Amino acid sequence: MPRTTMLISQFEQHFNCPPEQLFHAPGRVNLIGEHTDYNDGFVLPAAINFGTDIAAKARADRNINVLAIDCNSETNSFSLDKIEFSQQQMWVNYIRGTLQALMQSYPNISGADLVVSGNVPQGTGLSSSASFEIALLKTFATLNNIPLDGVKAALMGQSAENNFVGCNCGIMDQLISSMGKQGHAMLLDCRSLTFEYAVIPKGMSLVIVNSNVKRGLVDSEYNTRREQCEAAAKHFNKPALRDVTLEELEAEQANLPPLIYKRAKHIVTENTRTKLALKALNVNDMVTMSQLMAQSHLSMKNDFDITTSQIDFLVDITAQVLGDKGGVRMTGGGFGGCIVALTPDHLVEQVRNTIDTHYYAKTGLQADVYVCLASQGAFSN
Ligand code: GAF
Repeated sequence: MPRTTMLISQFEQHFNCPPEQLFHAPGRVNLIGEHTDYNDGFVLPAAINFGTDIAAKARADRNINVLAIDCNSETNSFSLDKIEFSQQQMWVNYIRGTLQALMQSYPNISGADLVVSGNVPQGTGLSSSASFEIALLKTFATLNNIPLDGVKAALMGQSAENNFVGCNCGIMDQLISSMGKQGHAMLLDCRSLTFEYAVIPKGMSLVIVNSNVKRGLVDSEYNTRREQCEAAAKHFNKPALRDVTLEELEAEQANLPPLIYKRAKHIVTENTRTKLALKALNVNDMVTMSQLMAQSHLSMKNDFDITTSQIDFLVDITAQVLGDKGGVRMTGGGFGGCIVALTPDHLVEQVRNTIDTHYYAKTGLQADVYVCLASQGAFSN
């Protein structure tokens, strides 16, 4: 059964009436530019054809009633006039935090009945939570006739994470989920929040491989990386690492704690690679793209310390298949999760076979391979 049909039928069963409208926001994969967003730097993500769907109907009062199909069909109800953190149901906090952020600008929104379903694999670095936040914002903006542009929605989603959920994430995931373009990646300047699209070259597939490494301590490690980057920027008396050049960094190496130097080196070099990757993508230069993605992975492994042995192995075996015809690296926040391989269509099956043959034998884990399409950002239908 198509997901939208399933959503409508679940809504009818649960609320005894049809939904008013359906909404969708995608997850994302990041081609290059990792952990650069909260350093005011550059990222190059694409929205993907996995996301969060919501069936909704506005209410005349201020109550929110939700059925979350993919959270064991759990339900939750609360009033917009009393938004509190839930210790019992973590998924509820994404709704509460997002609506609290929206109500800072639009306090008088009406309540709604909602059925939610998502197919972004959770906790794998493909932004299931950002897609949830952006789908909610699309829903409530539409139901309340609020002219919310995609950048403002992204900032509200990020505020929900930073100020309610407790993750100090940057802006990348929410912005690509709201503003993605079919068939394109997006070069986003995370300081000015301006962006340009780059076409994914014809004949190239976005292959995402989920390592199924259970991610532990992600939030604390993530927040630590952010603090280390901020300490480095402070050392240079600059607002963010975006403002530090490689020459300045090298000249100060002896005066920086070694760990802070390594963290800063990843960010400074990753910003340069990301801008070069945009150029390479624009002229379909896969040789350069392949080199940049390989360097990015090594930098995440050696300087930022966010990869795992299983992820490194997946990248190595995939790189052997691709040669310089495509690029591969870990994608997302790290400590497990997924790799992304920009893969010529004719090599997709070979990548899949290589992973099937070697990954389980080496790690005892089964990998999942998703061949994705670069997709449109949030929409209603
Ligand atoms: C996570 C965060 F949510 C993003 O803001 C970004 O920092 C990413 O990790 C790493 O590039 O997805």
